[in-house]
Amino acid sequence: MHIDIITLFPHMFQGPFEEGILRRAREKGLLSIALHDLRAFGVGKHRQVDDVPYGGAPGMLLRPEPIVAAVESILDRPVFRGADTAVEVETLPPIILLTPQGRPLTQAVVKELARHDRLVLICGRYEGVDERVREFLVTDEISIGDYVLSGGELAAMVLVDAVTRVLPGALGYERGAEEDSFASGLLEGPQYTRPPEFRGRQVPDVLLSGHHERIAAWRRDQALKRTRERRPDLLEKRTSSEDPSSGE
Ligand code: 9D3
Repeated sequence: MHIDIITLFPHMFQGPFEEGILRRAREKGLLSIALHDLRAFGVGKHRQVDDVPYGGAPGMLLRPEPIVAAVESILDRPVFRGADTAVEVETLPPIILLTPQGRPLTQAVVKELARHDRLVLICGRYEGVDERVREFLVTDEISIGDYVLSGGELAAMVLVDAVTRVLPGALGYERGAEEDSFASGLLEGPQYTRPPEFRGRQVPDVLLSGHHERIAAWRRDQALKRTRERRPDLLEKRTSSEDPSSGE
């Protein structure tokens, strides 16, 4: 998987991509990330990337030319999807705008994105981007949730982290991404490690019993209880195919 990221703040990405699973995925050659400074594609002597909205509105918008120039430079081809331009859209990687107006990022979306061998991420800033960027360039728009961020950069990092986890071989241990909490549709129940007693609180006996079937049943029970209490919406979303225990 190769991911190109277009941003006004490439330095923001340095920490998160250099630790843990992301660093190991890059070292193993499963993931490569190229950061592209939008400023380098800015207009004129001042490399301008933004301007005031037509019609009058507060704040600034990203101009279309630098973003289109950045994507065309990255892909080394024209990508302008004008009404009469015959660009084979099918051969393009997803060109994803991170924006509050995008479709919500879920584990299903993460898996879908992970099937591609390349992604192009555009990080919005200011009040947004000129609409013609969507019209001509963007194939997908994604939001990471209903809260206001300062720009698309942190959202892009979240997306890259989640996509990397589901790349085959990215997790350095036995447990597959399939068993991750959201993949099963349930929240994780309580978990314990040493010591067996801490300040008077014991680890539940069943976990020390060595009885694997009882442990599995207990965990499933606890996961269902916790999900019912905290995220009943997740239970409602689960289909019978994902939930063999439902008996349907
Ligand atoms: C006043 C309207 N605002 C929309 C809520 C304008 C606005 C605020 C913040 C426009 C862009 C932004 C910057 N945010 C993102 O670029 C962003 C984002 C987010 O704020 N929340 C969740 N996901 C994302 S993805 C990109």
